[in-house]
Amino acid sequence: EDTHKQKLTVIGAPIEEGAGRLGALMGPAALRTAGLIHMLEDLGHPVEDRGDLRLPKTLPVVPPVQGLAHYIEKIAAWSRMLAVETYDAMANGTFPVILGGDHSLSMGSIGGIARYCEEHNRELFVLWLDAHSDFNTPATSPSGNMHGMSAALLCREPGLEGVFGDEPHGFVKPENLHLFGIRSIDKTERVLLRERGIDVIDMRQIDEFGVVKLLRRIIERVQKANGILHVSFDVDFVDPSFAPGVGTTVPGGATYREAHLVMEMLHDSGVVGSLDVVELNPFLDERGKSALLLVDLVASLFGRQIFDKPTLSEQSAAALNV
Ligand code: 5AB
Ligand code: MN
Ligand code: MN
Ligand code: MN
Repeated sequence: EDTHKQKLTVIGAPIEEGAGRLGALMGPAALRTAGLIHMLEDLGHPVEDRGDLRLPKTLPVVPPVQGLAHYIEKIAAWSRMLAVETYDAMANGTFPVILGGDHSLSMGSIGGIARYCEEHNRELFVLWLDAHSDFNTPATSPSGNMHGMSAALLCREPGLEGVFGDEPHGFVKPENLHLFGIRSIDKTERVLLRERGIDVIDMRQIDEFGVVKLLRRIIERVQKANGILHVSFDVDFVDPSFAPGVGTTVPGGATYREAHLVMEMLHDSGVVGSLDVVELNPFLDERGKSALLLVDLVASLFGRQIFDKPTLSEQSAAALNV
């Protein structure tokens, strides 16, 4: 996917019921206020802004779940609607950018993208940038908040079938999910992640090996498979000192430059086909700090560079032995 000049479809998803605290509803508005659309256009991308979606008046009927899943009818309505939107955006040959909204929206956004990939025989990979692994089910969740269940649903964990019901959507192969930046895993999540063999890049590994080596490995996998990489960016991936505007802060996150470097490398890789920006809570932000950082990070993903030729030439790289 050519992230250099591909047409973008921006979809606002003001959903907050998946999180434990209110306020993520204002995420799309804050990202727009921080200049997201103009930034994308300035970088040379044609943008179709679909505006912010609204829930239909009647919610789907969802059979009762085993365990806790707060507001599952609303999450189901959002998921079904978003899956149609992202599927259509892909079918139109555009790059979907979904503005959240809490992370439960990824059930829908990725559900639609996965359906497109299945129908078009493209291998889908997902890079989940997050402090949390979001691999709970209603049966295991300590909170019942569905923003902690989206990765599990996408990997076919049982207990969340009612979210889509009979509506069309796809899945993610557990071996194609890469969690990155993780530093908070619940006890039962840990067991599931291990049983399913999910690739968990935690902060310890990032400290030890650096983002470059760890991310290069993932990018090369996608390139070899001629696949498409979806990036699901949870703001809490970044350390709360740089991005305080989130409901679920965990210290010890990615630094300002680590986060940018990830986005810059993803841009250069050319494999990214879609993006979620989730969990921004403007009610908890400090004078727009997190919203502005997010706009800059998305700019890095779409080609903004510090200077024309940021990477080393092959010769200097060889000389430096990197
Ligand atoms: B986020 C927790 N694991 O399930 C749970 O912010 C937190 O989308 C989930 O990553 C955090 O409630 C969800 C404790
Ligand atoms: Mn998350
Ligand atoms: Mn998180
Ligand atoms: Mn959160």
